[in-house]
Amino acid sequence: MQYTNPVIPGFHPDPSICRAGDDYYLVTSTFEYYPGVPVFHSKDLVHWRQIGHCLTTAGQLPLENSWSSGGIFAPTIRYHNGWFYMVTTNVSGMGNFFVKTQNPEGPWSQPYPVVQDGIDPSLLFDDDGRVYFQSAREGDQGNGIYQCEIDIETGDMLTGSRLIWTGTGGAHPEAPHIYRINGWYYLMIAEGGTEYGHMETIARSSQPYGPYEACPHNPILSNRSMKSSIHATGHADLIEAQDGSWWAVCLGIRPVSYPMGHHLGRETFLAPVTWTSEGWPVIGNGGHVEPVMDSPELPEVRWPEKPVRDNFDEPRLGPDWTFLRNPLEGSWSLQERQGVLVLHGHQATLNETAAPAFVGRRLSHFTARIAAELDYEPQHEGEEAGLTVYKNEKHHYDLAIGLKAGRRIVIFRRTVGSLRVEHVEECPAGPLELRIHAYPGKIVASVQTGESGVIEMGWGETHHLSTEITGGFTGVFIAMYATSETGQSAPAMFQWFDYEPLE
Ligand code: 6LW
Repeated sequence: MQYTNPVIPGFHPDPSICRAGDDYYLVTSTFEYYPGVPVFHSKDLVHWRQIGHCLTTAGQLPLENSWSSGGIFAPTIRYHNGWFYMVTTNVSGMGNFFVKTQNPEGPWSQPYPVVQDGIDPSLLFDDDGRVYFQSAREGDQGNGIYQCEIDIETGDMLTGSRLIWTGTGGAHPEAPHIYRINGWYYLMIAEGGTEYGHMETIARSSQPYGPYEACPHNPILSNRSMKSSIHATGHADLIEAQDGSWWAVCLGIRPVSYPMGHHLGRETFLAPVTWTSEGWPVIGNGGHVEPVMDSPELPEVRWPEKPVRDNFDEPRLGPDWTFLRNPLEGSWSLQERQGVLVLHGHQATLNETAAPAFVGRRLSHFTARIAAELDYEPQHEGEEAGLTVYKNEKHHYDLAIGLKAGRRIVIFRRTVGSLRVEHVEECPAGPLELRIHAYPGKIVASVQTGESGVIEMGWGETHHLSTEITGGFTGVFIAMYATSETGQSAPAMFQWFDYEPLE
């Protein structure tokens, strides 16, 4: 049997994995999005379904100061003695901290801060009961991986921080994980930066603080300089399956077009791991991750397909739905009207690092049909509501209903850096179906009015929403949103939302 990469498509970077018996759990980073750090569950390493989030309260995840691609950087998940631990960094908030739970669906505990700074924290639960904390920092001993011992009950540092490895010379030694395997401490890290030079390297020692001896065939994973649909592989985590086979999850990107651009974000890939006779790992096919690879020999467990339509009939939003920063109280509701998602626009807009009324999900496929029925009668110029194809405050395409000279209008607006282009059409009365069709290279917008009428609103390149253009660490979201220059706005009533992958 074979499987297809990525195993978790769309913006799901910096994966970390743990196993509890025959169950696998995986977390990814979320930056300025809320709730933070989705938790995925799998029985076979290939099929994943989201079961919740680690960070579901503003106390765990304050994002009011988060710039785009600030907030939550790479997490690590570990399972030890019946407890799950997730450790990460809020780079625009509390720095390094962990949360814990006995039920990975949540809720997770309050945050336990750890004073050692840096990014990409990880935990090693050693056989003697000690717990070591690693992070990547530019410290007084140099640039690389630092370690201290912590009290896992409190997060308190029990020792000072020591530099334990600087890597093999690539830029940005980061994403450390230490594993105890056959008496060795293996320290695996990412180097080269998270772009096209990304790679994974490893070293080992008989002692937790080293000296660490580098693997003679580093990097053990990289797709750099390859003719492949997959690039930037790295930031990996290893797992031993219950059958003794070894696997790695890592991030990678799938650029489209020339020049290369990836707009779906960094995604989660799976690759087999083999060991040399000298006890060094090789990830994937000679260090490469491929679109199709041989499956683990674990009993396959698939999850039900996600329904295309969300009718907003449940009392709570499903785990796909995401806010931009901590949502303002009262800016969204499922309770106000039965079976309707109501947004109340306020002064925060999509063009600043703020928290406008915004409920979105990741664009996780190159080709997809997205539609929403919106019932909205704007009362003032300067208020609008609709759908946005959103990368960050400087790069987004919006399909919205607004008001101009007393008339209701439909707007398709493309914001690309300092450039802004608007196409406006007059809009018939009544609820409208807003439609976005995503293709690998373009985003096409239209509006369905009544039974038959379709207004073509235009299209924009996915390239302008790609990370190669926008910078940052995230991927494209499709969101329902509402804003209002005056702060006053009519309720934007979304009756349903469709997301249909077409690949
Ligand atoms: C992640 C770090 C990185 O924490 O990007 O470029 C950060 N390197 O490993 C965000 O994904």
